[in-house]
Amino acid sequence: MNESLEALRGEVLDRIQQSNSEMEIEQLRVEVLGRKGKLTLLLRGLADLPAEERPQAGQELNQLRRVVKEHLDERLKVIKEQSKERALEEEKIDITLPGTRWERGRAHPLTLVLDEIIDVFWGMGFEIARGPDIEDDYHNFEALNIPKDHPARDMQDTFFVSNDRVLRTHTSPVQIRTMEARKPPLQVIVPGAVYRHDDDATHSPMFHQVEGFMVDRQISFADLRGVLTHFLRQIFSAETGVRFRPSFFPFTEPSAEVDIQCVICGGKGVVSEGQSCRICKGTGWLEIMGAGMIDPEVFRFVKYDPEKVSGFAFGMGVERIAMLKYSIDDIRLFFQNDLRFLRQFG
Ligand code: FA5
Repeated sequence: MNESLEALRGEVLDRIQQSNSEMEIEQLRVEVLGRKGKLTLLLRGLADLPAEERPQAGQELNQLRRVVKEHLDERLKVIKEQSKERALEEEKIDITLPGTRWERGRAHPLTLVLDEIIDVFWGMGFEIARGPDIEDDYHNFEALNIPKDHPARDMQDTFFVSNDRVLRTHTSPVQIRTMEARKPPLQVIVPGAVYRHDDDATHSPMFHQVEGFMVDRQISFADLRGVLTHFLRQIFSAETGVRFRPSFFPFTEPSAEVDIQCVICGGKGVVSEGQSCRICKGTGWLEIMGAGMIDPEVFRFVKYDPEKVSGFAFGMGVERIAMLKYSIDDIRLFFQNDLRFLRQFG
């Protein structure tokens, strides 16, 4: 074999040995054995040699070609093997390591209280109805006997969506929607979000109410008292005192605010000698909801005959009840989503 061939052999085999990736091997293969590869060109050049030198040179070139090919294949095999080993090493899983625990979710305190409220009314035979959060003026006010420009509209600071549409300020419009669609007897509760331009420690711009109403022949205030007293004693305790104070709502007559005995001081108004209760401000009572007998005007709006049917209605704030149940003194805690707060429930 002539010297230049020997040198080429040495150089190529060295470079094969030093290759460390499949790409390098492929590049070398092209550079030496490809269509324009060094060895290929030499093989083509055989034709220019004198006839007597050709067989010998041809043999040597072909042998070198075989050797280079064998070395390339061999090195490629080793590289592939090594990269497989490396991958296995990197992906090694230690099955004895402790796993990552899934954190279990839990219900929001408002959901817990809402579920409890629904459960008690469900037990008394009430069904559940829902209505739209964006309500028209007619259902939110007008048909509830709150005419345009009437001062009673100031009782609820309203978010207007357009001239005629509002974010509902209470769940009472669903009374109207239900009565428009159906005939008595009705025994319905309406849980849902409501919105008012209010924002402090006890008032939130979005909060939840549960409306309830019952309409049939000869429904009386005594029925209202019975239902609400049973409900409040289930939610708080069997001994909880309940009282009804005269009040005013345009859609009920007579109307009442319902109070329960303070859950903190037990109705005494003082927590320790000489120290008055902060929660009920020393009165021993806490206002919990509005209620009353459905006004005959409201029945006329939904085409019921007030001579034939009567009914009661009530509406309570869910946050208010949750705050009293869990002794929470700031309504904003419900909506800040601080996990330290939320983890205490459920
Ligand atoms: C009403 O909304 C009447 N629709 C309730 C009603 C229904 C009366 C049926 C008669 C018959 P009021 O504005 O008082 O009433 O609200 C009811 C309850 O919602 C309040 O007792 C209070 O617990 C809660 N509430 C009112 N405003 C807020 C607020 N901004 N944030 C949290 N709770 C509130």
